[in-house]
Order: sequence, then structure tokens, then C-alpha cells
Amino acid sequence: MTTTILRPLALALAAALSMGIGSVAMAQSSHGEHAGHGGAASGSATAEMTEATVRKVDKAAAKVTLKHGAIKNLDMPPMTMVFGVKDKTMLDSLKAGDQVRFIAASESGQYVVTMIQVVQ
Ligand SMILES: [Cu+2]
Repeated sequence: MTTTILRPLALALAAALSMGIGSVAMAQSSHGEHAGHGGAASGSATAEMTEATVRKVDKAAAKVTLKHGAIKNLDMPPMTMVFGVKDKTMLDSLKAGDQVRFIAASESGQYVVTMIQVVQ
């Protein structure tokens, strides 16, 4: 009686353990890769996307304040800062508090968001 209950339990536990460890590692590596693949699919050598939280949107000045993670292509650590945007209409769908992914570039001494999307 006890063995029929315990054996499946032990198997399930072992499976859950190995799956748990496996999925944690996968979640971490696939996270960054997903963002990169999504953006890089069409234009091969494009920069990786960076996650950020929108702090402020200034449509009149075509600027957006982002609390961003490390931006690899700009060699920039995580911080909150103001970016210009390539196109003002990029700000239409953004509001303070939004979680976003974006790509920024340095253009004539200014940091400019070239691509941004809200993360659902
Ligand atoms: Cu920055």
C-alpha cells in the first residue's frame, strides 16, 4: 500500500526538482536571447533590446525618461535618464509606469531611442 503511494511521489518529486533547476537556467538564458532574437531577426546585426520602466513622457520635446537596465551596445550601466526619440509618434503609445523594451543609439552626442515597445 505504502509503496504504491510513495513511489510515484518520489518520482514526481525528482522530476519536479530536475525540471525546476532546468527551467530556472533556461529562463535566464532564453530571456536575453528572446529579446535579441526578436529584434535581430530582420536586421541581423542590430543591438539587443534593453528593458526599462517609463518614468516620464514628454511629447512636445520628443523626450522620454526611462529607468533602464544595462545597455550593452552603449556600454551603459542601469540608470534613470532622458532619451530623445527618433520619431515623436513613438511616444503616442507610452505612458509613465509602462514596462518597455527599447533600443538606443548614440547620435551626435545624444542618446536616442530608435525602437521601443511596451511589454505586456
Ligand atoms: Cu543611461
